[in-house]
Amino acid sequence: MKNNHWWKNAVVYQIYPKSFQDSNNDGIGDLQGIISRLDYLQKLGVDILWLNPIYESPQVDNGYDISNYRAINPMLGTMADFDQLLAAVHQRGMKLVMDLVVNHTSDQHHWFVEAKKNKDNPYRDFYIWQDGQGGHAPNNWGSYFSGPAWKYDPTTDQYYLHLFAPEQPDLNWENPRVRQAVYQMMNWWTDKGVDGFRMDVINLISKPAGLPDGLQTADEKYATVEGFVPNGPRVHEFLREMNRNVMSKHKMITVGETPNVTPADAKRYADLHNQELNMVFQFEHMNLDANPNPALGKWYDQKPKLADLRANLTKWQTELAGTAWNSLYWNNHDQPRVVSRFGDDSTEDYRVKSAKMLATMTHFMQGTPYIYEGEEIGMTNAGFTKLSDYVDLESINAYHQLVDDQGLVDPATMLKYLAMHSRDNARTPMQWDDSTNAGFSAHRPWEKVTANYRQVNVAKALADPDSIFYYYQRLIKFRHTMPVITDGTYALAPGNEDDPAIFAYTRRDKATTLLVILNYTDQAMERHYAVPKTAKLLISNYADDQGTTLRPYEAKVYQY
Ligand code: TEU
Ligand code: CA
Repeated sequence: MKNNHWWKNAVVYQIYPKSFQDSNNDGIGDLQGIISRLDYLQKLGVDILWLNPIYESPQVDNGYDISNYRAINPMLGTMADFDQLLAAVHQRGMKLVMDLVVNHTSDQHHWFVEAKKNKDNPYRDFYIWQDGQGGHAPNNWGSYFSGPAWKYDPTTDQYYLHLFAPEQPDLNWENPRVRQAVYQMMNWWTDKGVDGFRMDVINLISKPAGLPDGLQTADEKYATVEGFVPNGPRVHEFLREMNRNVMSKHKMITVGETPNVTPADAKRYADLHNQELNMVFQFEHMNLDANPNPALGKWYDQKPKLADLRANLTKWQTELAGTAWNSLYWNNHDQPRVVSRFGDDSTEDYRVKSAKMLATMTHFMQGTPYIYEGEEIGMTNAGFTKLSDYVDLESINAYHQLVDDQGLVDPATMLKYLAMHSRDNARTPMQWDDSTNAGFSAHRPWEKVTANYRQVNVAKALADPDSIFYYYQRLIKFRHTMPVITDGTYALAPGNEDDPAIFAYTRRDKATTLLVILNYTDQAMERHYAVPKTAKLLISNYADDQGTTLRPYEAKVYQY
């Protein structure tokens, strides 16, 4: 059991390869760029690197549209570069996790190219085809990226399902040949030495029987599939089969990306008996600032309330304890930057303080922390102001649908929403130093650099002993050396239940108690939390301790 759970006190660092480091000055990050920055990651102290998709892909959705699962995208490097990267990661005692995108392929994948040819093609049944209904799509499902989830194919007079872009047709997991092809491909990578997979929307693979219409509000052009397509009837059967065919044969780590899961679902996916996945990415804390109108989805401009955040994180900490394993994350390549969203980037002092406060919140919880590139230096949202600044299809489609097509939102408001929630916020180039293009590339990058890179960059962080970087380094070391962080029990500090400003919790094992106290606001607060005289201040984001006075964004952790 122990050895199976080697990842329990590990910290994962997520790399978005296109935006991390460009080695050949074409404006696109690449594998050699990652290799050149491994010393930096080792200095941070992370154990596992997760790479967003680096496979051959037409890049309609930045690599989440894969045209060949066993080839590296030439834009990022070669298979030799990959082998070199894997060896260099292992040499440093780190592990490498790949993104696995098997809910759908690219429409350029040879399976789909074949499938489209005619109804009798041996690959036809690799995808989900349906007849139309009186000239309309087979049902009312909408795509995650706006518009319908079905595309009409004139050659065969049928529609195919795409929960994401039309260039991302959904695979038919009911077909055992699809499943075997996926498992073989996974084993091919693990045989190469890859240490695990982050599985893209893995709880969408089993579709509801009969593909029935979904509920639709008056404002919605299509039914939002998120409410009823995830966690389909055969998903656990498929994951157990995958586990028997792949996971059980290797020492590896798996994390499922699973929109719309509750703790009860997560307990099935990430049960500690290892029958399916090691953990899942749940989204409940990412949805706390969603628009109350479902037609607007995530497009909104409110900061998440502490009361909601505490209730949510506490629910997950408590409900999974002892039975399943949490992942701990604040942001990724699909989400806004944590400091801009949950913290405060309005002044340099608050940026640094609130980034450390939020890091403290999750890094003392039970689970596996994921750090998204740039989070460790407090990178902010991109600050884009025009629609033409945006690259991501989700943002551009949403603007056209909600502003131009439906008129639900006015242009200025939508630009504000995009500035807060666009996925592009996470995808701006990594800020290495204050030179041209933030040291990412000598060429104009594929995505604009955030304007504050002279202030916020790695070189500055490394030169400042008080930087966010060194704070993360300490948090990672605590996880590696203090079993209470991995295994201790979690509880809200007494009296904290309804506090709108302060979050306080404890972690406890037989030997140690940790008391974590966090001020979520930019106001000073008076709160009394009793600690024994012998308690030591383990870490704080202020230079001194003022006892019951909690300054703006103050974070402190007592150990006793
Ligand atoms: O994202 C899946 C997913 O649930 C997204 O709809 C996510 O909620 C959205 O991007 C947030 O606005 C995964 C990948 O992480 C994403 O990058 C891909 O575009 C998507 O799957 C399709 O593969
Ligand atoms: Ca490059």
